[in-house]
Amino acid sequence: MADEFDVVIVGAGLAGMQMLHEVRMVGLTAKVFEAGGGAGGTWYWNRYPGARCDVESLEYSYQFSEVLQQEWEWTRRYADQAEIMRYISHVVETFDLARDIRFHTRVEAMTYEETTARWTVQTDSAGEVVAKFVIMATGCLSEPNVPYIPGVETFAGDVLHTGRWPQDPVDFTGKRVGVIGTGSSGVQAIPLIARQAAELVVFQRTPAYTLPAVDEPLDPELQAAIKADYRGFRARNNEVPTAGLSRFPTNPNSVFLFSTKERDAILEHNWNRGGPLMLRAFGDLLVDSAANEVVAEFVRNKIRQIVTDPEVAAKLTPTHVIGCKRICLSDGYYETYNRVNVRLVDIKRHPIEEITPTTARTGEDSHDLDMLVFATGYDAITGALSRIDIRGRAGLSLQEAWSDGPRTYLGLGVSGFPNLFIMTGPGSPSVLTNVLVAIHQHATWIGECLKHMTDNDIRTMEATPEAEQNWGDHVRDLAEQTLLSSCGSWYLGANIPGKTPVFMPLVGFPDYAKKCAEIASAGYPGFAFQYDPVPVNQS
Ligand code: N01
Repeated sequence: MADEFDVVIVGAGLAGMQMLHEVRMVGLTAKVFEAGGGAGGTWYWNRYPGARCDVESLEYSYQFSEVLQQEWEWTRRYADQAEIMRYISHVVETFDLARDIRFHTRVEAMTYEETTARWTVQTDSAGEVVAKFVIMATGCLSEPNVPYIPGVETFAGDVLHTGRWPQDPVDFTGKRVGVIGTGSSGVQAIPLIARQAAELVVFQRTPAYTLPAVDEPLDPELQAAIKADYRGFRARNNEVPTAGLSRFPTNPNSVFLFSTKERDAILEHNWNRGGPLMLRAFGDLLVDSAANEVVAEFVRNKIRQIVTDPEVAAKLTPTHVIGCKRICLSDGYYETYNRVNVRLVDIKRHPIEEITPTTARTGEDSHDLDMLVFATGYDAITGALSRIDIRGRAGLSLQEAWSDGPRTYLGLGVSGFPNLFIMTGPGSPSVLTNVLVAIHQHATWIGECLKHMTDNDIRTMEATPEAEQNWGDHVRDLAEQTLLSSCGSWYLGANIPGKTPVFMPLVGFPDYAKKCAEIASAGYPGFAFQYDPVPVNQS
């Protein structure tokens, strides 16, 4: 007989960890399956040099325990991977989470049984278990995108992916290293690899807008001031569309209300303060392409000023709308291209055609390499979900249900898949927010929903097709009011060949959180319930 739990949680990243805590608070039993050898999800795997969060530490942290948020002391404005892993270990120990997590275990399939209203969850190494509820905490950036390049399997040196970095540090000393990809992971790793390697060849398909992070030791006075009213600080952040940085409000005015000199002063100020604040410089920069162009051109001029070789600067200069792909943060990224041991190769003009045991060959040139690093990102938001064979009512697979793009109600539920919840899924603000806030909102909402179902003998809960359709329209309408879907980004799945392009995250955290709360207090309209049969002797 398979073991039975009230809840199975898939994934022990930051979402799965808090979800386990919330399930315990409701008094239900839970089992968490995690493919990695420890908790932490994306932070467990992303050990590449330079891996650092792009959300400020005091915000990229849990808020479900006042004791926890008071006792933990962050050391940097932006925590690096090692500091975040120390925090994760502290949380796992403090809340005794590991006893309900099975590591090194990948969920391969799950099937909904109509007669019992239970999910059977199959794993690769722990057999199968049965649960009333399944919660997918599989992460938005967890399924690496590893493009196939002919001959890559013949390469003699190490081939690494930033999102599956080895547990032990990698030594680049004396090596000729190739890095493919210049998104957030690439721009963080490149400056550090360049300092160690004998030679670094960067293979760039699309140049990114990379802004200075301005990472620095965290000001103890700022930390103390925030801790004096952490609850108020979190509440103010929740009122911001991206659920964070309420200390730096967006300038509500149009760029065109300012003279050129005034605009430059505002942009210079935001550049020097670091972080994603550039996108808060003017109220219209993410909705008006002319306004956007002013900000984009400011950053392009910075690149031309920093990079000494004008040809290299031109290659590094992006042309797309700033902000439609996620902004990258890195200290010293553009300066890296002034080093004599660094070479930039434009693989949009001349793609890599072949990899041999010792080279990467484009149509133009051949590059001798000892190591190859893929910084090519992820099959984002839906990638980890679509790799599990999830079968709902009548054997319908989630992959089939989503063949024209993901469809959810509130990002939390899917019609045809009863008692299955998705955390930070498509149709929810997820990656457009400080994801720790999105996780908190989902974990507490799902926790309350589980309590409601348990207290009211509700057997199943399932999004209705109408609610799902309306929600999908709403997500699309909000995205179309911005410039966010105007370039081929992973928000749309455009980086994955064959993936149906649909803008997946929902724009605007505060309205979303209010809507979810209203739906819960109104008895969950948009979800259909079935009740447990009343035992015969009580009827
Ligand atoms: O991935 P990406 P990432 N051939 O998709 C290129 C978060 N994150 O891992 O733009 C050649 O952004 C691709 O080129 P193009 C953050 O949300 C956060 O860097 O598709 N090149 C691009 O240059 C981030 O947005 C942090 O043309 C190919 C790069 O590879 C998200 O994770 C740190 C290619 C991929 O960039 C993903 O970031 C790291 C191919 N076939 C990550 N396929 C922080 O907190 C892709 N590329 C700071």
